[in-house]
Amino acid sequence: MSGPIRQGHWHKSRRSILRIGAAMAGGAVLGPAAGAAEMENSPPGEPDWTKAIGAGVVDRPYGRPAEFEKDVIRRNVPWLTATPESSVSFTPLQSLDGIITPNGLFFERYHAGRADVDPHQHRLLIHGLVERPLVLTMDDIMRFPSVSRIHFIECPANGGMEWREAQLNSLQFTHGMLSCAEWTGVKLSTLLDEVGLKKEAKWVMVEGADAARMNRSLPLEKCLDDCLVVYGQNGEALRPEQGYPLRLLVPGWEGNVSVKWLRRIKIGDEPWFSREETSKYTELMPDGKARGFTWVNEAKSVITSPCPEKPVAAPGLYEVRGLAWSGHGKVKAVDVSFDGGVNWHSAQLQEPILSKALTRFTIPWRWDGQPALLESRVVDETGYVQPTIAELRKVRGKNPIYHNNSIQTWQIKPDGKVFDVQLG
Ligand SMILES: Nc1nc2c(c(=O)[nH]1)N[C@H]1C(S)=C(S)[C@@H](COP(=O)(O)O)O[C@H]1N2
Ligand SMILES: [Mo]
Repeated sequence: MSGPIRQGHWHKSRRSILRIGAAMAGGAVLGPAAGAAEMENSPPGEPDWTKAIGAGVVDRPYGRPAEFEKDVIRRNVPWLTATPESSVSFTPLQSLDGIITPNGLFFERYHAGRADVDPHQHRLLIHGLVERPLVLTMDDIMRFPSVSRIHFIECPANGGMEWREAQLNSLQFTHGMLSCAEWTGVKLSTLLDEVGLKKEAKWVMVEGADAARMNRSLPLEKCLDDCLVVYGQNGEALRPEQGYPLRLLVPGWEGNVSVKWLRRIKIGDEPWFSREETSKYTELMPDGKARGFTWVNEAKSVITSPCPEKPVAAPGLYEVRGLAWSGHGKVKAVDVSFDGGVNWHSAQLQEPILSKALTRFTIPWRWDGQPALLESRVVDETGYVQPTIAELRKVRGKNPIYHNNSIQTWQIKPDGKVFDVQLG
């Protein structure tokens, strides 16, 4: 929406409010406009919603999106998993602006359903190779020095259904296991300071309070670097879906290590491999060997507009928009191609450009109505360049599930429809 149009609306509704005020003072009854056709709600007509006073404050004590936004929701792929309790829902990236995912649209991934935890009964146990084991209440945790940081979470299975071929004609389903929020909580290093690490300490096991008792082993180095134990999500308490009242946030690393409903942190001198204290995700390589400890989400980007859900209408000027991110740090540059990677043009990065957070990019594009192949390619601050799917397959084969960070190609057809395709 351009500035001048918004300006016009503002002036118009202000005038209307004044008029209604005068009518009220004169004792006029305000009924629904007789036979108000849709056209009458557009200029030069007077919109219906200017003709009656609206709902007052706390009509909705907790606000919600406009009725017209009812299709902006999380969705799942029913055939993907056997049950909804061990499944995933996807963020509607095609409908979002900016870098922050609204809390009600944050993607969900459960191994044994959502745990609905009573914060008053919830405790965090920190034990193992420590001087002073601790059991902390939520009140205790909230008294520690706090930080707020913006970070994405991406499930390493994001894009996993596209390893063999392009099969999901949807941005929501190809990339929606990705969300980004401002998290508030305590640095894990602060809590580990409090318990006092023994000198043999090298590994940290984190465990959730869900029926899966999901747990992961993490190297102590990462825990002391930038891990957070968070209770805040975009200014309010974590949502139950995101691990209320407490979760671990491991910036830039595959989503599964950000254990939700965090109840236990155990310090050890090696990773845990037993049944109860499993360690990591692995995947099979073409040579039959397993690849493990692949924690970092390598740099990735995607064009969010246009996309299969948001086709182009008619030839003319568009702003191509997208998101880029890297588990290693900041986004350095994003290039966009309109011809399937033959020519590249540098996109504009939008502030803020934060480490291990989503970064917006935009670039103008004049569509001439001809077929086009839109792609984006990110370079992160380490110099790493996002690969094509063909390059990734050369190294990893066609069988993996995890860590598909390849360049996404959107094919634009002459009618403006957009399709998920793979080149070469
Ligand atoms: N306790 C617990 N933590 C968990 C999970 C889980 O099933 N149980 N799923 C993990 C996986 S696989 C991912 S990708 C992220 C997803 O976080 P989100 O549901 O907040 O999007 O949570 C992780 N933390
Ligand atoms: Mo995940």
